[in-house]
Amino acid sequence: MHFVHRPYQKGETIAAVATPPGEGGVAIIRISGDLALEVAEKVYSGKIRSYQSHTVHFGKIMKASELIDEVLLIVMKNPRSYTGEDTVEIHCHGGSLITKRVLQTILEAGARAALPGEFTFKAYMNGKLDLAQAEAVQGLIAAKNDLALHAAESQLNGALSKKIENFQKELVDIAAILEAWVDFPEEGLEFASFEEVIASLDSTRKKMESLSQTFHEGKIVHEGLTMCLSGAPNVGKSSLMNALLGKDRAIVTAIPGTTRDLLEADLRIGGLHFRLVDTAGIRTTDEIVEQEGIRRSHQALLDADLILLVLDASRGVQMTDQELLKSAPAHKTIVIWNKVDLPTEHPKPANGLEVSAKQGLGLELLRQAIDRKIWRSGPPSKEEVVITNQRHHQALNQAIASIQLVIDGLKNRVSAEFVAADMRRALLELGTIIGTDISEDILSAIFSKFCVGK
Ligand SMILES: Nc1nc2c(ncn2[C@@H]2O[C@H](COP(=O)(O)OP(=O)(O)O)[C@@H](O)[C@H]2O)c(=O)[nH]1
Ligand SMILES: [Mg+2]
Repeated sequence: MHFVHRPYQKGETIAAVATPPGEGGVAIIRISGDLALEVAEKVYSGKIRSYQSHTVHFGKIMKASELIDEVLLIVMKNPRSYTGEDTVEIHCHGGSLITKRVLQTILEAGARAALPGEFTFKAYMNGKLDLAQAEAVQGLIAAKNDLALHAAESQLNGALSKKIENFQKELVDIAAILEAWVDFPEEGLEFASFEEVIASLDSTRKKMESLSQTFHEGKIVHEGLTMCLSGAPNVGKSSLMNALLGKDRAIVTAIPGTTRDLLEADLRIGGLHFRLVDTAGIRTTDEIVEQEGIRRSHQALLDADLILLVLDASRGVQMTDQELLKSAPAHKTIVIWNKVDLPTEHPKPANGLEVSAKQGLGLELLRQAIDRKIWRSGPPSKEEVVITNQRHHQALNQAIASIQLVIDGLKNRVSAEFVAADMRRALLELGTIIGTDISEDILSAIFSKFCVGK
């Protein structure tokens, strides 16, 4: 992959529009780099280089004698800026044409157009943020609920970085012992017994594992969950979808086999984001279109984070229902006993939640049941550090696996070089999370996901 921030020249002056495209009251153009003040001064009506840091000025952006816009200008001198470099922010009028013209004038005065995420990249390169914190900036921008916002804030404040650094500290001490053992194998592990080293590694590994397990919560918070409505035809799946959404999204009829394709909708429960999927009712049929729909229903069931398995109380549990009850994994299934408004003599299955999609009964209890089902141990507390990033999760798991290899190696008295190499690998993987050991490819991939101007 082409490295988006190559060739990186420290202090090179870049500029971009930092506000979203389109019309708005104000747009902000950001300039950062060694020449930020000079470049801005070339196009501005005042003596920017004489301004004190962190002051605001009113003036004009000029291109030769042509007035481009009247603006507010903020000066932030290094290192007291987001990037750690001299920075000028220009607040101009928010039309997309005028914003473009102001930016163009600045670029012609000597700044280079910034690449996606390049301001944050500079902040990272200048030691203002470590990599996990830089990625948190993206999480902050993308956060769609309070929990996601909180997780991103705490990551930006360095809560995750601190945890990773603590793991590194604990492991570095042991790594030193192992490296000494490589150099002097005949002396064995004399200053620390095998058992002590193993016990210490095991304790660090356990802490790393519990951090890794928070990814389940992290994923819920960050990406939301997929919830699938499943069951035999005509039990009321589509009716339940509509009831949960509070609008007539899916077609409901008394004819079995009405829903044939997967139908998706966004749903919010308790501040969390769900993708609700309605499916074709599962039964045996000769009709090819419906067969394909049913095949998709089975796949949706497998893919879903949560299954709402709907049964018809007026009809009781039938063969198809029984098969579904058996095949749906209990840990992610909520059994719904629908149509309780109708008279019934059939016994309710264990754990069946009484609902009437038609009359809107039992929906609040269903929402509560969903909330209980998704968290393994309740939603994360404010203090808990949660992994929300797939890349961090993978690196952490690699590090855990490497530590396990070290532990096994020590137990089996494998030769010192191998054990020490696994230990180095573990440290390296942890380093990739906060950016101490990171390849340019990975950096490139991370920052290219940012928007321009951030
Ligand atoms: N009485 C009653 N009828 C319902 C209820 N839910 C759905 N129905 C009816 O059952 C039939 C099938 O509903 P539908 O939502 O299309 O079922 P699906 O095939 O599982 O999607 C329709 O005639 C609905 O009006 C309910 O809670 N009570
Ligand atoms: Mg349906």
